[in-house]
Amino acid sequence: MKAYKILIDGKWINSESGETFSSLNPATEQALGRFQSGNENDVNRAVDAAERAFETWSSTPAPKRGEILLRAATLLRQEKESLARLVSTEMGKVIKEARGDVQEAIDITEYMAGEGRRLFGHTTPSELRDKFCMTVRRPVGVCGLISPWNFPIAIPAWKLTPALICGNAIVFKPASDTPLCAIKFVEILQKAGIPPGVINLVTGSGEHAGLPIVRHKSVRCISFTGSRETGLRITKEAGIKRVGLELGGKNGIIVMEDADLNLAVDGVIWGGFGTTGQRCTAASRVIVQQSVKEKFEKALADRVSKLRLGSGLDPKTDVGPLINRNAVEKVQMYVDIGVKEGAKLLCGGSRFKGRGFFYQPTLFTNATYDMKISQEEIFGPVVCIIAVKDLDEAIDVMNSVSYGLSSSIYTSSIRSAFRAIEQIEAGLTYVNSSTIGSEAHLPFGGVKQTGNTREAGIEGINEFSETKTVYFDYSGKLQKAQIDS
Ligand code: UN1
Repeated sequence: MKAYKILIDGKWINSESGETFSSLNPATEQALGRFQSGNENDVNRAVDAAERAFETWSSTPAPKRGEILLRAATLLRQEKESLARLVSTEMGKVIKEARGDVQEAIDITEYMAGEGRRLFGHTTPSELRDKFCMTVRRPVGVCGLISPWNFPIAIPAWKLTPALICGNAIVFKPASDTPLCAIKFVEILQKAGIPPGVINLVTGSGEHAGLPIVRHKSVRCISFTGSRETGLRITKEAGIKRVGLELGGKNGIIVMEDADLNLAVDGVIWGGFGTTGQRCTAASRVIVQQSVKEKFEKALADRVSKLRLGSGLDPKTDVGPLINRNAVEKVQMYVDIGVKEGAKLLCGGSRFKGRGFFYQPTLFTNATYDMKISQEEIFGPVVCIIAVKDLDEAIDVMNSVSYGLSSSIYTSSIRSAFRAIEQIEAGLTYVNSSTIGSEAHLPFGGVKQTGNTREAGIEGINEFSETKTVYFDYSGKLQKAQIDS
């Protein structure tokens, strides 16, 4: 079986640990290759290489950095189909969604390439004469980027491309479930002309490869997407550095009685069961107005029961496998809890007996807002219906969770839509569409326990640049702000 390496200072080498791990195809449980179990020594070498490379990369004109990213976007486009097949094989995503994953990486890479000719600061008048005020952007330094497995090409691209265009050097640790996608993505960036040492890639566990990055004194910025527990640990371990966190979600879709119910059913199917529910933007709660509950529930259950479970590579599949065995155990645990709590199981509720990490698309109804299945992130194909009497109660239920990433409302009332936009505590609110499908040029992120940052769009640039304020006095005399007039 092929053994892959880590990338330090432009060279693919073995880890000093001498140990490896494997990545499995979740549909077949077959190993795709051996990967290096990186450790602290590897991380230290990666950070040293990044610090050295930072000097020349940060002083390379940003439009030139942009040209390299544009070449990377072209290469990604050429490799789109093979990368999508890899995403499907390593992560299990159905092939159409895997193509979307790669497309999202292409989009953000093109967007960030264009930023090379913007990277705007601003100018503003001074309160004194003959004095000029402006801001300029500076790179942060060495950035530690830690990415999840659920968007194994797109999320690395969300982090690497803005960090690169701003002139930072990188130590990148991808999720242990999808190291091959990360390696292929970085190979493309290398091929496009990113100089040696600017991107260093260390595979391995959170404990042995992730933590040394988070703790390293010379790493100035951490960008992490993943679980709340790990996010919390990072804030404790990072010391004084920038930490951008994108953690979980318990996203809801509100369905009002004046909604187009067929459209809402489509939205729940896509948001709840797309990527097998393994998105931090997945819709795991449907908050439906009592007057249409029965009708809506029937239509939804009918659709859920027809979803076809299978390998992501089979074009007939609607829902692919979960990422690994632990995920199957976790989903089963929550389903058992839901039944115990008194929610009514309408569809699914059990794992698949054969090979592969499959779990049936599962729908609960008669859930209440405070049940565990309505409060905690399950990260699997499980949706629960909660009935409410009106919009006020719907918004209260929506906001009753500790997370605040995505949200959606189906209604034909402009008034209800705008109240939802104003009152839902979330980073994203969709009107008459599902909770998923953010675009590369708009900010993405959440409030409350979901995190403290926004990625993509111009906010992605803010995450990876420092703003320097410049006061330029050409009066030729000592002028004192706040004192001289
Ligand atoms: C995630 O689930 O971690 O809006 C990110 C979406 C995707 C990104 C999701 N564009 O669902």
